Amino acid sequence: MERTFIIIKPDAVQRGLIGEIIKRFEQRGLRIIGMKFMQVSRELAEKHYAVHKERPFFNSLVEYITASPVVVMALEGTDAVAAARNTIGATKPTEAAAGTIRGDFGLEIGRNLVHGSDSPENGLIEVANFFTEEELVSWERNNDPWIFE
Ligand code: DAT
Ligand code: MG
Repeated sequence: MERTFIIIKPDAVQRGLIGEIIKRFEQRGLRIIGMKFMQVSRELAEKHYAVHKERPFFNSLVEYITASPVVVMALEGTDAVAAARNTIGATKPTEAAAGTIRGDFGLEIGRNLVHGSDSPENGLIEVANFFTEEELVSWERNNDPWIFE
């Protein structure tokens, strides 16, 4: 089953939106296989955002994600990457559709509340960057047959 990696970013944690955001992924049907509250180190932030290293906003991105604690999640499900990104909404919150997390709670690109992997390959890489194998739980939900056909 496809995996994706989610960060509930510092602004969302500070604004008390952890539960609201988890709820949206949960009700979508994605299965949580890992979750923790943590402070991201500068080193891990730079690794996570390495593809953006040459972009002018790289430093502010690292400052933002390390500014205060986050919640990280590993999710599994049918087309988990695309499903999660559609639930999150467009990168720029003012362009994100209403009903998405960014469209409902955000205004600025540098305060866009949530990260979601952009490909199945990166989903696996990012989950492995933030979770040890022991922190991931393989399990079956009782209602899986009513969500996964
Ligand atoms: P996403 O988070 O939607 O996957 P991305 O991977 O292109 O977007 O960029 C990662 C983060 O970097 C994004 O959430 C916010 C920031 N960012 C992207 N483009 C930006 C820009 N043009 N100016 C400022 N910040 C930007
Ligand atoms: Mg991205």
